[in-house]
Amino acid sequence: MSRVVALSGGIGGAKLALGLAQILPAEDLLVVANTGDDFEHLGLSISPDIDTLTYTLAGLDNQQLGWGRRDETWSFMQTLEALGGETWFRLGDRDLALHVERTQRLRAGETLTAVTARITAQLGVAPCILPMSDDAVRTRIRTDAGWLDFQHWFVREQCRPVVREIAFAGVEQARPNPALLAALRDRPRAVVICPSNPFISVEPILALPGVREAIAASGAPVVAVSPIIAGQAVKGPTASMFTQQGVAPSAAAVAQRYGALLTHFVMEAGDDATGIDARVVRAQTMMRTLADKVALAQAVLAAL
Ligand code: FO1
Repeated sequence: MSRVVALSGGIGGAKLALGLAQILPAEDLLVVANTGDDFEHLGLSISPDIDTLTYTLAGLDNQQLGWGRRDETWSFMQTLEALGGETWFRLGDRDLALHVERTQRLRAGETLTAVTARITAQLGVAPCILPMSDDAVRTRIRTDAGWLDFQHWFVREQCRPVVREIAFAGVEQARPNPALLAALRDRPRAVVICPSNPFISVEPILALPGVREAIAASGAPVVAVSPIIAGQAVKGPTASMFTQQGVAPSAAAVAQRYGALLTHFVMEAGDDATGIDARVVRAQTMMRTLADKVALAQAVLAAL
């Protein structure tokens, strides 16, 4: 059976990726991670979406926070605070080790793909988690106070400044991960767009030169799962980002945002499908338990 290529951001995407990982042989699943959220902080290379996917698929995710590791301790942060250091972006003691390890290896010249493969293998993650590119792409947000780096807007400013414009700095020069292009050439069974924020989690991947064309040329069905249920995002700023653009947040608005890219769209039973130009599939898209994640993954694949 050919592969499922899943495009994912952090929290919501990782939940569906876990569901897919439960029902597909590891070699049949390629999870492509957004790296637009990546940044350098305290001298470390941080890749939040890769890390959320890694911890989730390794069963090490912190379910209370939605990011970082479970069973976390915070001595490093407390000590940094006592020293007057920067503490708006919290790195737990266990999580810190991953960032140190990644930073060391990147500095030694390894690619983000190689570093991610090594770390995921060490943590027992079977499916491949692939950075969308080994080149730096950095999401930036224009607010009324000017441009902000993504994590400054998202974490430090708590998504409060109104979003006027989004840019993916470096994307024109970045090469899509060759393994992503190879997987798309290799007649995938499906491209799954996980229930992640379209603007800041999925569109950085789609903005890489040639990726939209390669998805279209793959001939595979392209199925997106709505991150919006009853007009609200399960977590994060997806709904408010639609509102700020003058678009009422809804599952249909997500489908319209992806437009002709989609062949199928998975959305909650009660939501309005008017204006969706793809085959609509109804499923429970709220994923609270592992069983919910598996059931949604099954519904996504059954839809095809
Ligand atoms: N999100 C927060 O809201 N606050 C944090 O302090 C924070 C720290 C953090 C550390 C490592 C990591 O991999 C992720 C972290 N996140 C934190 C999550 C994260 O940056 C965002 O949820 C994503 O970038 C949006 O997808």
